[in-house]
Parts: sequence; structure tokens; C-alpha cells
Amino acid sequence: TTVAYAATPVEDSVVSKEHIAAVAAAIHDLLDNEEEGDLGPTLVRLAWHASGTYDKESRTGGSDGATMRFSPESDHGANAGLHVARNALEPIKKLFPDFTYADLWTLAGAVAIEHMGGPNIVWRPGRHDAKDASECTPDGRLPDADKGQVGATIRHVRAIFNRQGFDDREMVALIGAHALGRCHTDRSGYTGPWTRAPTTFSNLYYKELLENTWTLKSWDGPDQFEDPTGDLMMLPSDMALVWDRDFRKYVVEFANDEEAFFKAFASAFQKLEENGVSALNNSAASGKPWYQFW
Ligand code: CCH
Repeated sequence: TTVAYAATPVEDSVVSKEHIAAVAAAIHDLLDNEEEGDLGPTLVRLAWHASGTYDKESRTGGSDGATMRFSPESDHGANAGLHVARNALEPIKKLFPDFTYADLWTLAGAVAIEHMGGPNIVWRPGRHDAKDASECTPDGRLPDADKGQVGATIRHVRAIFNRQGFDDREMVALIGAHALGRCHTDRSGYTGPWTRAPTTFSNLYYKELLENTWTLKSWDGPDQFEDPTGDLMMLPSDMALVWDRDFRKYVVEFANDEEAFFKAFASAFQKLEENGVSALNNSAASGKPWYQFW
């Protein structure tokens, strides 16, 4: 069941500009000091999965509430492995107990993107934390990587992002985050990175999609595509972006124009993180943006 929640105003004194700056700096430090170098992409995926449950019709889901802390949402297949990102942020939550999980996870996504060389994402505080699992969204709101057939996979990707209020160009921009990180067999069942620079935010994902040669990988795992070296991968849902003529034109645009990609991504990611958030605190965000604080 999903329950719509009432807007709760946030005191400016609780989430001041200085407060946001301190939390953002702590996230930055966490990423600087992390050994493996792969926490950044996983933080971006946490912010996306916390937010991408939004349904514009019922106005349920979205980042408000941070309901992925609770079962059953934490156990949804799409969220496998995201405990790594949630646990990594726990020490920061302990340092700043007044900062909600919902604000922390979304700010972490924005800071991680900036940390990896991506655009500055406008981020505003004001999200509340749900008290229990009653606000959890039903399973199936996040995209599956494969619907078994080309047309069905294309329709699925479009439907999932339309439900959140995104158009074709916005969804192609958002999925460009697959320049980052990789698939883990113990999380999604898929394996490998999309690009050779998985900790740098760039438009390489689109270039790989267009310029590399993609064939079905023969292995025991789920259907995925590989390049001739076998090092890089694409999900069937990634291939949908070149299979579909309307998606493909934005893949071409972003492969040729990284600045246009950064701009489109920044505005779509802000929208993603703010979908369904009813009490955004504009006053705390006015003045200098958070990313100019340190
Ligand atoms: Fe994604 N993504 N994603 N994705 N994703 C996976 C990993 C990342 C889909 C499926 C997968 C977006 C859209 C989609 C990231 C950001 C975004 C994985 C592997 C699968 C499967 C998970 C694993 O095994 O660890 C599908 C399907 C769609 C849409 O159709 C969007 C939108 C974003 C962000 C804006 C990032 C980053 C990763 C890497 C995570 C990591 O831990 O390295």
C-alpha cells in the first residue's frame, strides 16, 4: 500500500546553508578517503533508486520519506546491493542527526556527481523521513533491464520514465549516468562497466553505444551485450536507446555535445530528486549554492 503524506515545513534553523555545506563537505571527504573508488557511482544509484519510485498520477513515491530504509522496499530486487551505499552514509547521519536520510541520500548523489567531474546539481533540502514501512512503494516502479524482446524493452523504459514525468530527452540524459560504475553479479546478476572511465562523469556512455560493436555475450548469466574486447557491457535497456529512433537522436546529440548532456542531465537529475517532495526549503538554498561552500 502507498500512503500520501502531508507537507511538513522545515525550519530554516535546522537546515541552514552552513549545515548543508558541512554535510556536503563530509560526503566529499568520504569519497576522497574511500579505497576502492567505486562508492561514488553506488551513491548515485542510491539517489536514483530512492527517487525513481515516483508516480505523478498518485503523487506517491520519490525521494521524500527515504522509505528504502524499510522492508519490503529494501528487499526489492532493483535495490539489491544498495545497503553498501546506505551503510557508507551512516557515520555522516550520526554526525548530523537533524539532517534527514531523505535529504542525505539525495545530497550524496549530487555531491558524488560533482566529485566525479560532473555538472553541479541544484539541490534543496526539506525532505522528511517516513516513520515506518507504511509509505513504502510497491515493487516494480524501477526499470527492469530486459523485457525479453526489443519492442517490449523500449516500451518499458519509456513507460517507467513517463510515469515519473520525464520525456524522451530527459530519460536519455538520465541513463547517461551509466558512464559511471558497473554491474555486479551479486547485485543485479549482470557484470561489468559501460565505459573505461567508470569514476569520471562524462558523455562516454553515448559514444560507446554508437561507436562500439555490441553483440550478445555468451555466458550463464542474463542476456547482456559486450564489445569485441569483452571488457565493456550494455544492458538490453541500454541498447533500447539506439534501437529506438526517437531515443537514438538524443544519444547522437549527447555523444556529440558533452555540454548539452551536462546541462540536460543536471536539470533532469534535480527534477528526479525533487519529484514528489512537497516541502522543499527554498530559503536555505537561496544565496550561494551548496557546491560553492568549500
Ligand atoms: Fe542504472 N543500473 N539503470 N541508472 N545505474 C545499474 C547500475 C547503475 C538500469 C539498470 C541498472 C539509471 C537507469 C537505469 C546507475 C545510475 C542510473 C545496474 C547494475 C543495473 C542492472 C547494478 C549492480 O549490479 O550493481 C536500468 C534498467 C535503467 C533504465 O532503464 C539511471 C536513470 C541512473 C541515474 C541517473 C549507476 C551510477 C550505476 C552503477 C552503480 C555501481 O554500484 O557501480
